[in-house]
Amino acid sequence: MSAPEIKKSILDHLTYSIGRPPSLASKQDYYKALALTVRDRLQQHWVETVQAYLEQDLKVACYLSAEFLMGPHLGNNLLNLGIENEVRQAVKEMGCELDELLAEEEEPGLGNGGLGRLAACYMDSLATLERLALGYGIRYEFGIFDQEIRDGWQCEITDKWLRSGNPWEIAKPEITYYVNFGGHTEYYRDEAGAERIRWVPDRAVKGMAYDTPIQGYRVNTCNTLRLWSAEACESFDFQAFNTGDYYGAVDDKVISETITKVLYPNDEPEIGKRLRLLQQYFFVSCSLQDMLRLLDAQGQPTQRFPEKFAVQLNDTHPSIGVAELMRLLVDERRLSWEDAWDITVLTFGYTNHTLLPEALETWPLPLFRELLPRHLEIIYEINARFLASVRETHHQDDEHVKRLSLIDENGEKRIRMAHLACVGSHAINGVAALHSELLKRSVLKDFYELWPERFNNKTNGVTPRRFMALANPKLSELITRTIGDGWITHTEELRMLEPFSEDAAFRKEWRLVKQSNKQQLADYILKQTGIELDPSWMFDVQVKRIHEYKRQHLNILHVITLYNRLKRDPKLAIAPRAFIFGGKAAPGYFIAKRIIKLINAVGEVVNNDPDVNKKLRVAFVPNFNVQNGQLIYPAADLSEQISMAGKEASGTGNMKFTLNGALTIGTLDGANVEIRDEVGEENFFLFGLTTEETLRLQQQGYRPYAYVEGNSELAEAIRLIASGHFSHGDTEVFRPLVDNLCQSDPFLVFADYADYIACQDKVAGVWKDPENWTRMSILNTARAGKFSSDRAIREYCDEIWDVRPVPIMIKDKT
Ligand code: F55
Repeated sequence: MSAPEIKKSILDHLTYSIGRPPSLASKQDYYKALALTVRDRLQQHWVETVQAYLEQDLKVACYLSAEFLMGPHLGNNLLNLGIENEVRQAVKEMGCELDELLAEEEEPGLGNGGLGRLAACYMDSLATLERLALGYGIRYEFGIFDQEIRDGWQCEITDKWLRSGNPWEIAKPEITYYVNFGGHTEYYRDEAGAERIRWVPDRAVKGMAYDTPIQGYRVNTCNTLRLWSAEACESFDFQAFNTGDYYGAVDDKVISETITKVLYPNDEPEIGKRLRLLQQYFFVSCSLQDMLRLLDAQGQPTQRFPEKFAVQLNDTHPSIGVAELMRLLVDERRLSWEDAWDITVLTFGYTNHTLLPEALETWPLPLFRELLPRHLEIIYEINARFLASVRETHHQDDEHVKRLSLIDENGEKRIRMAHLACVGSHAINGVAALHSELLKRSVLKDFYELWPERFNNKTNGVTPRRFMALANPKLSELITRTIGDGWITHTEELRMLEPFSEDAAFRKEWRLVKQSNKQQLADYILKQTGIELDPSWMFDVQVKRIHEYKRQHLNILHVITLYNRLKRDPKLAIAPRAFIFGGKAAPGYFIAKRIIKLINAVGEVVNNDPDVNKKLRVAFVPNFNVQNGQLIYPAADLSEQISMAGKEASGTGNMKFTLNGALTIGTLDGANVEIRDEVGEENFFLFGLTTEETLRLQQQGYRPYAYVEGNSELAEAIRLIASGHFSHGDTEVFRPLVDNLCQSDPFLVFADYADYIACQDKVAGVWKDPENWTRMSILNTARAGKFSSDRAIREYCDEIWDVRPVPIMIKDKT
């Protein structure tokens, strides 16, 4: 597509889609006209991809996820279509700057963090690898809240991402499904006289599809992200309406539409929220009904379902799908239980994302019975057959059987969704090698012993398109100039950079790029926070959700330690560092919110103290999201991956930093282990207890205060926080944090403190030799190839889904 063609299309859209003369058009109007122009291009590929799917007998990967954290579409689509230069020129001729138009897009923040972003990276890789795929999820009207920092505290602002419309989605009012809730079940006799069960629900909502094209990188494959939006059912409305209950009818509409109103902003389940169960069932039911409709449309028998669809459960959030598919097959399609079960198990795969026992989803049984009475019966039946087979073939004792049961009978009865997912899936995977091993030894041990062949590992990955080519154009240009552009789709080619780490001229260029990225981030941070950072300093960055297990407070204890050293000796020669933090806390997570306040409080003192602020600064970047993440990863020198060993399933931010040439300071947790294996232990700053050591320490009886007594720098740091030094003399604000650490410290912050500080001192030593630092930085990028989501998706396709590449030909329409 040439610049003049693009220009014409933008002008046409201004006139025909938006209805504004160019002279009156705003930046937002131009953004939309450009977005629609780009969408037209995608749509050609989209139609061909759907066509290929309908004409050939192909299998499609269906990724079921309650979250898709897509980030802005425009830049990514320009990159994948390869039309950025032409577009830049076209809009320039119309008096616009492309960067200004890119800034007009509101990012669709339909996810909390790693899990949602992983789904987005996987959609990018599926399309790029030319694998047919459908992403199924929820079209939340309000995504993850916008975070503002006021007086150092997090404030949550409603994310009205749809307020100016969304040019990337296409509503499909003809693709709708009814989803029932509540009521009861009853026996009846079918035409053949057989006794069957029927669900008599007392409410229904309608789900409508909104499709977003997912364009692969420089290929014709364009897949679909299909998000469901809840609407009231006319039939139900009409009843009330006709009987004169107009307000009742509207009321029902309001209730129905609340189902997809808002994303739950927790990155751990909040126990037993009814609306969340409604959301899960709603989107899963729509998605499975959609698959069955697609099967019918192709004239395929129901039995072939698992040959046509591989359905992956992104954590347990969609795991009700196991019971729903059984219901659709047994109740609605009248398959035998045995046939339906074979289909179900062959269809599903389950990805686990957490080892924290408190983060495993369970639903109170009474809630389940009230909303999904038929599904509860189905789960009982699955459980009865499962436990009978366990007793029979494995001769397990009662304790064992209790532990395996889909129902937790300790205290208030609850449904264990991870157990349902395991029983209903032929493949079960963790998201990093260590995590997959620990799963087998801890939370899913009993299932592993039953079905070792179902367990496998799929180490996470991130897309190099968004997180390198798009986020770091300068480094990408340097790399491409040096080794060609094959690395964008074959990241293992980054290895060709290794010898250049010995080339002084190349190192200089590498440093200049990093410097320029740091300047850009410094400009952004100054604008957002008023805090000035010097790009010649080390940028030490921790961005991720705020969580005790991720230990942002360990990081801030290091800052306070350096502060104390400098206060004691203002002439102390320390390498100047900017500590950059970012991340959202769940609104109800009390301690996490205090950690944010502490970071900002320490920042205020440090940044305004002339004794220290020439060597130390602290900035909290408000509202960490995909968009500003793209500015942050490329500007980092040091990546903080300091979770307590055994707690972070994988991490994916760690991969984004490594790809962009940051060195990591980290524990042996999640994918850190594999990152260190790849980049070499001499290029990674390792500290902290291993998983085994943490377990041993906790078994022995961990006494955090002993570490304070044994370490004067730690004692001094804790004393300072408690004294109100960072809180204008207020000794109350941080008391809960200090007490929690001193009395229980569930994530072993104090136990790892001394080793962390020693390791940070080592980091500072290496930083003093820029040539060596740069050498290590280059080697980190060069050896990060494994962490591409292309590698991960290839493994899913080959080892779990059996989904093959399907090149899409564009037929000439002329
Ligand atoms: C969101 C909602 C609920 Cl109810 C539970 C969890 C989440 C969530 O966002 N989890 C999440 O992000 N988990 C992370 O998944 C990543 C991708 O696999 C991992 O890298 C990371 O370790 C894990 O914490």
